[in-house]
Amino acid sequence: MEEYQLKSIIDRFDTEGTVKSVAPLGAGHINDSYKVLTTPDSAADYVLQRINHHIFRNVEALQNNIFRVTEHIRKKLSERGVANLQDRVLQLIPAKNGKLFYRDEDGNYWRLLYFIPNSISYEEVTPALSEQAGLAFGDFQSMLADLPGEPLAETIPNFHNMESRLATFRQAVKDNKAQRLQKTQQMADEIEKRAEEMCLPERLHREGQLPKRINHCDTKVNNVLFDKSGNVLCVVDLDTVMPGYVLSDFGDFMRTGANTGAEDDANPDNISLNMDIFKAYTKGYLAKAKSFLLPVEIDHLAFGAKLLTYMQTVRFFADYLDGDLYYKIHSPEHNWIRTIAQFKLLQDMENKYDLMRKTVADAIK
Ligand code: GN1
Ligand code: MG
Repeated sequence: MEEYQLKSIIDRFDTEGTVKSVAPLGAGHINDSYKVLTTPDSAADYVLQRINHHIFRNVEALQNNIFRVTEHIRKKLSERGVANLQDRVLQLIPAKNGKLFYRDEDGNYWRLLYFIPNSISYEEVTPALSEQAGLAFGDFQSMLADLPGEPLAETIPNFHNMESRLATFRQAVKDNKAQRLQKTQQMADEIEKRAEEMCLPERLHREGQLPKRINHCDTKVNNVLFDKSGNVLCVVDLDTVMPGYVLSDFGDFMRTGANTGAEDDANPDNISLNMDIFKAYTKGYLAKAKSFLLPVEIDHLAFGAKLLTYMQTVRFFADYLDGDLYYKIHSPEHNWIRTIAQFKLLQDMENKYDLMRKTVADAIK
């Protein structure tokens, strides 16, 4: 989209200063983000996002979730006497029509947020940074444990529900839309081999053993903003904050932050689980979360790392079989490369599973 068009969208929001430039930002697979710089320098800068409403079908409910969550966190931080609240929790800028988003003539949904200056996000972290991230996500869950009012909306129904992900995957296998099954049948078999084991949390939930809490549901390592000294400023990307199992949030950080390779590493030899990162994140997370977690939740944290890696393998693979309809791809075989890379990580986690469980058990002592 042209800069002048983006500027006319920003004009629909209540901003400070005059827009100087609008440029693409970040590497998300779902929404489109832009960084908006303004003059004078004292005026705030912003992040403009086009919300993918094919994926987030109820934008009103989505924005309402984010508003409730960020206001609640802001209140908690302010009670603690935290300074610079604008850098510590996301803040939505309302549109001039009073809504939390603006819908343009083409039916696109837009939102504006304050830009958090001088922040750094990482695709690869050190143990020290992971411990900080663990503290941040543990704190995030604990601050939201007493969110008043209705339960949050499920912005994507059954988002981290493995049974439902497998149903989607099986449909993709059956339809074989892109004619890619023949050459990938072996992977489909590997997925099926593990399917029953991976649905354990859903069974535990039905039996009334495993509760749902407010989860971030996209605890990728690059969704934590740090300052220059390695302290966490803020947890970002709140589109998927919704009820879920804590093992999901724990697991998704390990899937991304504790991978020695990239999520889409073309060289499987680069990929393995870094146990130092695993240990450091576990330490940080449990320091904040052990006060509210049930034994059954702690007991399944290591399982969560396997589960989220398996789930992401299934999701990339299903999208590959469908002909790349969901994730943005940067090369024709991108979803297949991602599938293989995630599967490699899963296999390494399977090999290290006893050690992962022991690491969690030791951290709780
Ligand atoms: C998507 O767009 P991004 O990178 O924040 C996806 C996550 C996946 C992730 C895989 C709404 O997140 O669930 O884990 O890609 N978000 C949605 O990298 O599907
Ligand atoms: Mg996201």
